[in-house]
Amino acid sequence: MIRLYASPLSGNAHKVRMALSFLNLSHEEITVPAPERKTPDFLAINPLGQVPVLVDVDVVIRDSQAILVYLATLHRPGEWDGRDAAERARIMQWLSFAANEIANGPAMLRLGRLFGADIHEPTAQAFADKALKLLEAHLATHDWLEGGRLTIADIAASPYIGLAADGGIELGSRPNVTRWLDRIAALPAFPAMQGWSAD
Ligand SMILES: N[C@@H](CCC(=O)N[C@@H](CS)C(=O)NCC(=O)O)C(=O)O
Repeated sequence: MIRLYASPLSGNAHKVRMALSFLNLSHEEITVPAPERKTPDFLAINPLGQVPVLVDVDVVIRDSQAILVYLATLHRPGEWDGRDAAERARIMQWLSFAANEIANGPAMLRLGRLFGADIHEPTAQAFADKALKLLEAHLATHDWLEGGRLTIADIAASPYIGLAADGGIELGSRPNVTRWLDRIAALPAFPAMQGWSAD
């Protein structure tokens, strides 16, 4: 049985929750509240003290992007992670974008507003503006981020954009981004999340 160590309000955990749900993979979700992430027991699973972590029998993977690569390789090879070298690399571009521009932009603003973290708001806002501008332009000519179908690029990039309002970001001026979020939220087995603006 797959175990997912997560937290209900973690957008990173939601990426994995989405993938597991789309794949219809039976699993157990274990909530790890923030203080428990720094206990010796949890640090033995993830020395970074973060969720999400996926445990699949003897395979332990931390980091939402890495977990998506693992699940795609096992369950949707080619379809979710790229059919050739160029497509695979472009999907990786989006995973890096999720881990950098989105994490330092919309996710950081949310961390400040929702969880009271001490963030440098102008820097986070600049990351968010850059990320949303790029997404809005790309999605003007694409229904999905790569390959004309759902891939792990969409799964990695969408949660913190769907949760952007929690960080004070208005998506009203980003119609292409909004339609993309609606498309994802309309997929069968899409798991709802508190704060996702398309719900
Ligand atoms: N790069 C990691 C980041 C994971 C992360 O930041 N997790 C947060 C919850 S969304 C966490 O557990 N933070 C606790 C900490 O960093 O101390 C991923 O993509 O999974």
